[in-house]
Amino acid sequence: APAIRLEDYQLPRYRIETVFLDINLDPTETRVCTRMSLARTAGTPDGTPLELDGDDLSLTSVQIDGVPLECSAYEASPEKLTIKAPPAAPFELIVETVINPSANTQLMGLYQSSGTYCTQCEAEGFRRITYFLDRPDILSVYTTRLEALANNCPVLLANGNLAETGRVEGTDRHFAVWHDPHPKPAYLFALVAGDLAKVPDRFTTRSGTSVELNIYVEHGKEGLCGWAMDSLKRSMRWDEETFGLEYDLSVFNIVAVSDFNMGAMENKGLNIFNDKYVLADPETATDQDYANIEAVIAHEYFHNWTGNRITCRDWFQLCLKEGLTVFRDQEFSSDMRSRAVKRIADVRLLKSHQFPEDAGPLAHPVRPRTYHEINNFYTATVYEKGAEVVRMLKTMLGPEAFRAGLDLYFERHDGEATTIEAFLKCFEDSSGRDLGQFSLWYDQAGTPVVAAETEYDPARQSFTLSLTQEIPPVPGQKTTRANVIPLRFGLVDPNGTDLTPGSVDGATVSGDVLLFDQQHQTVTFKNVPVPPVLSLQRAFSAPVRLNQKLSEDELLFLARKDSDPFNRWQAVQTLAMQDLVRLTSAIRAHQPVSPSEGIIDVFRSILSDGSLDAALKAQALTLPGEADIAQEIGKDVDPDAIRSARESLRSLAGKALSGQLLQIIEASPAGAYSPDAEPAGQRALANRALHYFAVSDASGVSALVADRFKTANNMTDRLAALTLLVHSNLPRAAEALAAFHDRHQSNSLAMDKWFMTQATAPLKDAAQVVARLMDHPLYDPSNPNKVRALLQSFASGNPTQFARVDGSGFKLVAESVLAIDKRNPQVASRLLTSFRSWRALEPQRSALAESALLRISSCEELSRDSRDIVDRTLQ
Ligand code: DPP
Ligand code: ZN
Repeated sequence: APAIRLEDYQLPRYRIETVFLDINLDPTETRVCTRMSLARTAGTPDGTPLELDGDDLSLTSVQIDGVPLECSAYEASPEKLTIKAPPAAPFELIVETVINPSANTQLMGLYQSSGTYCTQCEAEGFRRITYFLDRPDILSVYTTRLEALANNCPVLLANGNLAETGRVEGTDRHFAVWHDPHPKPAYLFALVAGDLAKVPDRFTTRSGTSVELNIYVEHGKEGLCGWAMDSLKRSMRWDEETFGLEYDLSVFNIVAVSDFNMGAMENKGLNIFNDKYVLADPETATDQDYANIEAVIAHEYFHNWTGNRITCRDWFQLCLKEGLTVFRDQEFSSDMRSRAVKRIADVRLLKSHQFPEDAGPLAHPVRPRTYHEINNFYTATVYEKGAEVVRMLKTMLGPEAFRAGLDLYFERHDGEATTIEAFLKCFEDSSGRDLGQFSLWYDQAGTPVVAAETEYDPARQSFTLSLTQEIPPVPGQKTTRANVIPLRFGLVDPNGTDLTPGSVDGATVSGDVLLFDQQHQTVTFKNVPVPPVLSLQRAFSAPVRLNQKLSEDELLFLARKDSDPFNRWQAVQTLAMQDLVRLTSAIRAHQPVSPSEGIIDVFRSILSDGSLDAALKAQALTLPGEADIAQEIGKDVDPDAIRSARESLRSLAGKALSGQLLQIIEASPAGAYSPDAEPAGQRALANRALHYFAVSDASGVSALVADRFKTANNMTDRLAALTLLVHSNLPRAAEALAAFHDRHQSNSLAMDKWFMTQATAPLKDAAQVVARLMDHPLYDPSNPNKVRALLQSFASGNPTQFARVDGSGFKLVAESVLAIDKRNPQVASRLLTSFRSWRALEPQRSALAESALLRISSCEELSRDSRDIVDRTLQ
């Protein structure tokens, strides 16, 4: 199939003003009758055919203005319905299709999850329900009538407000009619029908409207919705207070289902969630799960304005809603928790997911210009880098001008499907700034590398900063231009105080933000009385890789003294990374090595620093991950050497700090569990301490971990201990796995953790264990969460075993991709992306990865999703 290109975008020839959907639900034969009012758009010539999208559809009948169409007047295939010569005047089109929800294993369109009917229409799932102009710039007012067996489906939900319900006389069926007054694109359509429990609540908006809030879940799970509901109400309040945005319907429904390709979906007034982002109690959910639920509930709710009220003109503009909405949910979580800790977590995610994507064969701009399959562009680049771009806009403009630009955006584009250009124009108009160069962030792929060198001149009392930026080569990107990079900075004097320089030459500086907007730039700070240490890219003010030549002493200094908590953390990471890279290459060269002691001193002083909160300490004590180290090394990667290096540093710290670590472990919070940031931070620190203590040579280590597992009163501590037992292959590992299994076997989400713990164990039989677990009675290859827990976590979270030199890891994943692809292309192609860094591996492993990829590529019946990924990965 030919690529779809941004430059080929054309305005629609027809618009659909209203849609009346009458959906008669049946597991194998659902009848969908769609009545649409259509009109030509201005400039559409006479006789322009109307081409409606379909996917796997079967047409029953088609009428225009009440008259059935002759066969010669249209053409229908499963993928398209063409009305050859529609009337010139506005007309009503009625299309009837029949679909089979129970056979829908792709989980796109209308399907069943544990017997509940539900839908997923983004990006192009609506065309699997009815023929339609399935593109986001077609905005219509929907009325949906659902009919189903009253006993099987007491709950009937669709978008908007409930208008009518009743029995279908003389039958055992009933119906509900929902009306959504807000024009919306088809990808925001949703319905749910089934036998579900309802957890009700209410929220009063700031202008006094009472909104009904409901969370629908499987019966028996009502008690697991409290945190999600609380998060929803806090999100609604926060959006009013922070951005002045209120909810706009009288009901907001959330439904949790267990089979879902994504995390959740922001359908207007009827969000559908992967139940993993709704259900929580201390027994089955970790602190991380609680934080994720809060963030995803907020994210989907915030889409109501950034995504639904203002949507995307075309799918190239996906970051318009996703980058902005991720930025909003990150800000929300920062306000709910510790801002510094949240920032560190977000940057970790960016560096571990987006940076490798941007450095490999799947690199693409935040706004791509071409795609074969849009489902493959729900990426870390569109989401996370997209959020960083919005954050930079705020950093450059300042909070007031940023808010003014957003206000203008909501005022100017409410009810529209729009573009990145229109978004940026609002900030230009409200601030008077030219954002032409800034817009390159949307169009250029690759992570810019910024080199920074400094020099202090004591005679002149000046401090000079030389900056260079460069974007490394990206497939298909020929030339690049300099970005505008906002760099937050501080000139730190020997006491740790930020100096205020007299004046600055060579760059625009406002407050603590320097704009670096040329290829090379030399910036001079005058009246600097003492030689400072430059703390650059504070709070990670731009998504770039910074190459700043700081000595070990300077890094140690920043790790202790920087007033920016993020850069304190960063200095520790940089120190650790330098050491890990050095250790890795020594191990590969079979040279005797030992880790440097500097980092241990930093750990020691962080642990005893009373000014740092526990969560921040836990972050500072977390070494860069194996994949991060691989990314830093960049080529000829040997995952085993990386792991050995990391383990040697870990064990040095464990041994050197065992006394302090034990104290922290013993101080871990007791009593009733609360998911709040503070106790969660203490648990994170205690479990981080345990992670090091487990490799110390203190006596009774293994018994202590086993005891922590046994006595844990919450999932966070239980899972941390289980992971240690299993990953370090401690004596009680098998027993603990069995105990966890027995305790949680009836809870599917908790069992996902059991599968994941084993899949990520860096032990030499991991691939066999994963293969064996695929036959476990609780493993279900049709459930995306199970595939992600077992296979995705093996492929992306177990680098030494995925990239085994005997090729068994790659082979297992390749075979699984092929098997899953037949059932669910989206899940398969996502799993396939775990090969994306294959070229960076050392020759033997990269050859094995290539043959696994070629094996996938040689399969003729590959889905478009997987074909696209495998072709790009191999190119
Ligand atoms: N459901 C996905 C999200 O919220 C896609 N819109 O990001
Ligand atoms: Zn989103």
